[in-house]
Amino acid sequence: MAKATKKAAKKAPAAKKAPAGKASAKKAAARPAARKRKVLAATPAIAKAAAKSARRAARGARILKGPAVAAAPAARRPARPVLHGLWLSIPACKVGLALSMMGVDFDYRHVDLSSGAQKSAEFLARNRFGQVPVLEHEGHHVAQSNVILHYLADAYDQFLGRSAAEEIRVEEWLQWDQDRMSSLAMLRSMKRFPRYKQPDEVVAFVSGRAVQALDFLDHHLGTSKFVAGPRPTVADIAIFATVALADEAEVEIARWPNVRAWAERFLKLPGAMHPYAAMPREDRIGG
Ligand SMILES: N[C@@H](CCC(=O)N[C@@H](CS)C(=O)NCC(=O)O)C(=O)O
Repeated sequence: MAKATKKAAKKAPAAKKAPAGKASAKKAAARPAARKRKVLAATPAIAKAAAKSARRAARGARILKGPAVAAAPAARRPARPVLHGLWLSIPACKVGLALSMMGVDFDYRHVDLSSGAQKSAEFLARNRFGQVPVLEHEGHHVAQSNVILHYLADAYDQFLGRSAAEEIRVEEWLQWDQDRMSSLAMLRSMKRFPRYKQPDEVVAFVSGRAVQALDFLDHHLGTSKFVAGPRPTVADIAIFATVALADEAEVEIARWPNVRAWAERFLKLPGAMHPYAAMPREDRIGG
């Protein structure tokens, strides 16, 4: 990870001391465009979780504190992170979901992409890429969702695996997610948002890549409980955020039984919820 990450991880007092092996590692369609939008509801469990999470969010339910943060004396707790995002953005949802599952309270700044707020000088000073999400924490501005996930896993010592080998697997899958699952995310944008509409050949190409990614994931999950091994990690969080929104790409996840079973397992984890429910809809400071 970047120097900044290591520094923050060192500073994060809630973090347990890394085991010896781990410290060194730190250096270290889709039914082709399924014909109709009625194929939705990726799985009944996801649909149910979405409804439950939406009810919780509507009640303004607070996110539970995870054991690592709750156990630390208040004065030694790491500063409260600020997530700049948009609830409709899968990359931003990944971060909201990770914070929820880590039990970390966070401030939230809504970024209005439709007005171009992400290209304002103020935003670009935080994130040169001019995109959501960006996370502010202890003087760092961290961009790129999967880098943020790795940063948070380091800082809060959760969801990163228990050995150097596991951490390497996690990083591999985070990279794979950006490389391959992004096709499913892209397909979802093309289907959900009129401004991303594309010619049929483009949709077919992206859809084919999304199917290949899901085939690969399904095969892998036939022999692995979670994405990077026996325990859930940030790699599961990253991939789940896209899989849970497959219905918006008109992709029926039930076609991949191992992916479906994994998504259902994932939803039973503490703090797991539908990605939309993990995201505030408007600014939330100190709440
Ligand atoms: N690789 C980036 C992608 C982020 C991204 O594509 N964000 C979109 C929203 S989903 C965005 O901010 N788009 C606005 C723009 O590019 O102007 C990540 O994983 O964080």
